Amino acid sequence: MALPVVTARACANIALVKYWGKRDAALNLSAAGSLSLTLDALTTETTVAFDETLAEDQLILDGVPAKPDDVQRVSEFLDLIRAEAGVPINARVTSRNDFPTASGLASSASGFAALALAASRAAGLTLEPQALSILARRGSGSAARSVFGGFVKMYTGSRTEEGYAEPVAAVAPGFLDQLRMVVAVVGGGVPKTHGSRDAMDHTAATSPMYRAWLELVPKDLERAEAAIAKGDLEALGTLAEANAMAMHASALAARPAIVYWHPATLGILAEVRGLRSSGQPAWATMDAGPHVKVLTTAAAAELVQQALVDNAGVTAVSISGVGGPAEVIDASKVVSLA
Ligand code: 2P0
Repeated sequence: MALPVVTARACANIALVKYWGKRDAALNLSAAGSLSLTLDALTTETTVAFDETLAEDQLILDGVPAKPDDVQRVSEFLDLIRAEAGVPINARVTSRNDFPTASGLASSASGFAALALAASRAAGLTLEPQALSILARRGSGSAARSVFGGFVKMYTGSRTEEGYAEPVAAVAPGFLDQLRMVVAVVGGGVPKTHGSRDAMDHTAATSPMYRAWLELVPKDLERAEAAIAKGDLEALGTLAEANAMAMHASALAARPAIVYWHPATLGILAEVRGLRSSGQPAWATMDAGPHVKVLTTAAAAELVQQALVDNAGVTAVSISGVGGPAEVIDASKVVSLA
């Protein structure tokens, strides 16, 4: 038997309607839907080689051996692929992010999307996009969305085959080309204080605002899709900022509270409101970390970047366009198995 060594690349995505809470932890089904924009400037490249000589799975993350917890999470994910492909062999996984890992910059989204694609192909499977999205979800919910480019919506579902993402079908012509996301890194990209997995479980278990959050999401998804179909950036941006605030409100109300924001986060939010009052298109969203991502236009992106760079506590500001789907970038090498 011969199996290919496969390298895949996936882009991170930023949710405009957030995923925050699970319906089923074992299958990693989300409690509600979500909707995201895939970004071209935040990418992960992952190479997978199944190799009979390995006594255990190996994971090299950004050039160094990964922590045991991360290796275990990847190993459990590879077990799903090994079972489906009938390949009971350990793998060497080498993954590199072009942005800070585990700091609330969506590294698990691009990471597990790239891993799902590279590992499934390396094991000899060619999955359809929907099946690949379902597989990626088992690694990380947001990774199901990073299988696709552009605007992507994720379904909740009570069965595993219902929990997948797909591109938003109705997008106003030219809308995606006009969009940019300005990403302001706060606090140097140090690891976040609460992993999103534990934090969303804790919110679901203790926050009096969690029920309201779950009631809000389907309405926000409808509003977001209507705005995308019309190409109405103001409506989409307004909705995205409000949805992020609601997600953080549910986490802030957990007991004890989950607070992701730094002083600089609030400074940037004020800056973004100031940009809007001076007529600029700029709307903020924040995930499980202190960083702020600002939805804007290609025409305004550099002005927004400049306004954010000048804030104390901001360590880097980059501009992303809209990213495409996860793709295999190399499958030329082959390992021969006995
Ligand atoms: C999102 N986040 O929709 C939300 C907003 C963070 C805040 O998806 O437990 O790492 O691996 O399924 O995908 C981060 O959660 O969680 C996330 P798991 P994931 O982008």
